[in-house]
Amino acid sequence: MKGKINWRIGLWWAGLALAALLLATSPALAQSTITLDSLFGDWAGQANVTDPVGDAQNNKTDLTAFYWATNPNEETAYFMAERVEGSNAPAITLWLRIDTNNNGSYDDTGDRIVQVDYDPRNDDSTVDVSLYDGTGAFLSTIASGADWGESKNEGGQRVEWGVSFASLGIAPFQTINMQLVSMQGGGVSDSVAEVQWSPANALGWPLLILLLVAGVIFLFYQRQRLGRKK
Ligand SMILES: [Ca+2]
Ligand SMILES: [Ca+2]
Repeated sequence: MKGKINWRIGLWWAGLALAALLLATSPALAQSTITLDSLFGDWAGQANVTDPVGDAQNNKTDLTAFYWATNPNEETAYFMAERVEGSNAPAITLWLRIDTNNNGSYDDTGDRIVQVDYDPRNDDSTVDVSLYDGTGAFLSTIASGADWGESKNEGGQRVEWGVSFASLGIAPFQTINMQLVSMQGGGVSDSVAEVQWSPANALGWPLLILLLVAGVIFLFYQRQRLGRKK
């Protein structure tokens, strides 16, 4: 009886070690975890598209980059936008348009518009994030007065935000189309190239549990095989 318990514990440790090894060697985890904290080092190396300088109505609405990312074991889509002029620029309104069912239209009730109002102040920022469906109907307030952007002293160019998969009405690995635009006087001033993305919770718990179970089954059969040899 004692021996039986011991090998079971041994198998669990072996399975855990295997899972830890896979976690440690997973390239998805080589990158930083995204934190909404108005610091932008966590975005280094994340997927992004750049946009030319000088293609907008003015410098303050001229977008230069759009980033997107997920964190392991978290069903939230994270985004970051960067513009040309910051330090003396006033507030900017961004729209992240999302074609959630990937059918080429952004105007369906299942689609989403994430409105980001970014107002850099001297030493911090206020960021409001509101969620609308594709027809423009208001759904929910994601954030109100959050300090998720660079202050004027920090450059006033970059802002980060996140929206849960549940709010977007999507499941992990669902393919979506999205496009970031800056607004000016009720119209679009600058638009970044369209992006197709399948946001996943990286190496999430379901996969990790699957790997653990596979490891334990493998070791169990190895032991059975060795047992028969005796
Ligand atoms: Ca951050
Ligand atoms: Ca631009």
